[in-house]
Amino acid sequence: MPHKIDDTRELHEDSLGESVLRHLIYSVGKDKAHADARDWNVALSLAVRDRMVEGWIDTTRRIYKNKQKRVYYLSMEFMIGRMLEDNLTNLGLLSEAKTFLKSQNLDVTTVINAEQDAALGNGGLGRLAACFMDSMATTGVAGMGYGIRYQHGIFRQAVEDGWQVEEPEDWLFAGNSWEFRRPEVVYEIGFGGHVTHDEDGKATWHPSESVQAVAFDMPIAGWEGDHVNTLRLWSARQSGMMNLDTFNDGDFMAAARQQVLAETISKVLYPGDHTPQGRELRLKQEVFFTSASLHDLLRRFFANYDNLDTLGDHVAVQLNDTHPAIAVPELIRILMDDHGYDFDHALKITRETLHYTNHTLLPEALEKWPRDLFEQILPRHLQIINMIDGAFYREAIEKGLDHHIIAGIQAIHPHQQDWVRMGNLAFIGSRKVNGVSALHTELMKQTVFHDLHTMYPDKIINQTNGVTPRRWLLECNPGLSDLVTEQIGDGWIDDLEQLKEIEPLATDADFQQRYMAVKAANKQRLADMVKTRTGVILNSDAIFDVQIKRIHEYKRQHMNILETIALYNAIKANPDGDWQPRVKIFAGKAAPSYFFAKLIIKLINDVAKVVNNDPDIGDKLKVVFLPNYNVSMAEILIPGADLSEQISTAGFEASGTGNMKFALNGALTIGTLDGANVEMLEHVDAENIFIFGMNADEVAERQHRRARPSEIIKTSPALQQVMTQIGDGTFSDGDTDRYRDFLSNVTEHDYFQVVPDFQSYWDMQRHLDALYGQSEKWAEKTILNTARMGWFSSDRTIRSYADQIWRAPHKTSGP
Ligand code: 26Q
Repeated sequence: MPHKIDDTRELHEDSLGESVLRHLIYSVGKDKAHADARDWNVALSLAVRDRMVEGWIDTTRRIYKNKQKRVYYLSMEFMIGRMLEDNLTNLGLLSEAKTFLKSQNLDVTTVINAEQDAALGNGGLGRLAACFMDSMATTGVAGMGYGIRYQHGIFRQAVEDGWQVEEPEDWLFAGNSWEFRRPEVVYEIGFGGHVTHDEDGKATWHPSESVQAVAFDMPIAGWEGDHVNTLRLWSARQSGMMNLDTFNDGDFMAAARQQVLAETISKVLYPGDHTPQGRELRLKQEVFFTSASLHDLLRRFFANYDNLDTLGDHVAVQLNDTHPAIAVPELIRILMDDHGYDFDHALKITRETLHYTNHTLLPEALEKWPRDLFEQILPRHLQIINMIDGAFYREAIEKGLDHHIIAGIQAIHPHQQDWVRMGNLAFIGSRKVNGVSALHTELMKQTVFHDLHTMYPDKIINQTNGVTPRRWLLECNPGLSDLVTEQIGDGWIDDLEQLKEIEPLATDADFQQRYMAVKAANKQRLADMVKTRTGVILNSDAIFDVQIKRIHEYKRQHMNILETIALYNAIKANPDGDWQPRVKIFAGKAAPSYFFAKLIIKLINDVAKVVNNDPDIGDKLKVVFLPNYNVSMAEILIPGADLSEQISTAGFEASGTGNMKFALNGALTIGTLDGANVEMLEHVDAENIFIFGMNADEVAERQHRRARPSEIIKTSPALQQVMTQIGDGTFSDGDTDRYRDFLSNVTEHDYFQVVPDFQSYWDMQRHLDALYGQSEKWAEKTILNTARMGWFSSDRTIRSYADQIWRAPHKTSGP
């Protein structure tokens, strides 16, 4: 390996294997005879980490020297998963590592799987942030991620008697091999207190409490390892040492209590997506990491420049949803109170620097905080928000907007001053605002941000999401990766549109056979996992039909399970029919407070129990709910799927990214015209994706009309029967009470339109049954999906952000 840095010229000339053995002894403190899989995992990780450091220091120096524009990605969530295979892959060390582990008689998979998933997120938003970190490093963007080093990530999901039970997660219990603690990088974050003004009107905030934010860094290597960025996560610590006066008084417990309170801020991830709870601690978490990140990036800025006038020329900050939207008043506060800028200038600089990504249009998911809570915790920020609203009001009047309209889009409604609306605040304070798919961005303009869009018609732009091809093809699907590379070389790994070159092979009988052999092996790996985790044995000739994502009404897992029941009934009515066997696989977590979502999980498990044990059904239908879905599980499920369920009510899924991962790995999609499915349709062509149901306009129209589902149910004997069975205890051991709420939801309100979409969903499923029987046709479509999904690489997404939003340099793709 070439050495770039003088300081390390004489270091680690040993082979990877020698380095692992050295770490096993000197870092882990064990000899081979006593090392378990985790010890080997740690030793290997440390050996790999050593090799990332040079590229890391080198990248840092290069960016500093070239004064390359920096991009900061602020996100409350990073859903990283395991890191060892990612780093081995990007550094080109995977085969050397495998050879070495084999030489030690170790199972490679066992060693890799000994790492805990870093699950510092809820779902799509957090996983997108992780893909973006990989792609920023790969495309050479000087990008840094900022987030929170939660001691406990998303809860572990257990299933007891079919119900979700939350268990604590403890990913750090054995340490984190990848991180570097930076005790010297520490900021004091204040809360509460009051504000004074001197005779010139200059404000000073006197917080009544404070905690320290301590940095932990993880190196993020791009493909081929020479560009290495940083993910900096903040951990909370008590300000100053334990209070000695209290300690001397003998009240050690009171002193310790202070410490626990301070550390609470980075203790645990809030486990809600789209069901936010307005808790004080959550607001403190947001302030904590946003303020620490802004101070940190400004300190770095001052190493190159001596005043903040041109901040936006050298720095771009991306806010991942409104969770870090407090950055708007916080940056203004720093500019005014710490650096003497007047308000107008501070607002101008802020609006040249910050950018905001919206990930949801669901009204209940739009973040807002009680004004009183704000006043208590952030009195100075509240003053500044009022100034922003004042300036905004004047701008809006100048642009001819009406008072009522303006009131609706200010951060705080001037007449009902109860809430601080974070979406409006983020929009007003940002230079660009983006949606995450073409449809979503269009709906932002038409609905939630309609009036703000009228006022700033150039602010909203689209950036369709993407996924990293390193983790989501190369690593999770080595069989397919090898097959593709054999045909077209390995240029696709960082230039995914090269997959187009396999298109002509879609009808090639030999290639089809080899492609489907890879799929069969991946299905077997999936089936083995299902057997280990649930005991259910799967028929590998069946269609593996997979829906994996957070459990939510708008994602409509309940429509899928209703269709499953209807299929069960149909098979039972005609057991000797020529049925295409199917396996229905579900996985996903429900927010702990979201009763209906938990009831859906229970229903899936109840149905599974009946169906899987029915001798009339046998191998023709199996239903599986896999507990504790996470990134590592997705890496097995996605390559093994035949069919991908992307069936959200049109207009509600901002983008989806699982949809892209499945199609890239050769699953066909059954889906609605929602989120990025719309663009997938454009790329793979209508005959290779299976779209059903109402479009977003039709859904909105029907919701507006408050059309009732009962009329439709009456006309559908199959659906009628399903509803009756759920109510009469067929799946609940005769308990007629269990699904009362479920049935009233679906039959009386059905806000997410399961009933009107049911028939077209059913029809499309039967169409797919028939298609699966024509194996060459299915193989062709499968291959065309892989071939045509190249555009959905997050490398493309990041280049687009870099060009259109950040105005930041990056490597171009292609030869
Ligand atoms: C907010 C306040 C308080 C507590 C929790 C929250 C909160 C947390 C997480 C609100 C929303 C989220 C997560 C949203 C999310 O994951 N959205 C998904 O983002 C993906 C990436 O853009 C899209 O592909 C999905 O369509 C979208 O649902």
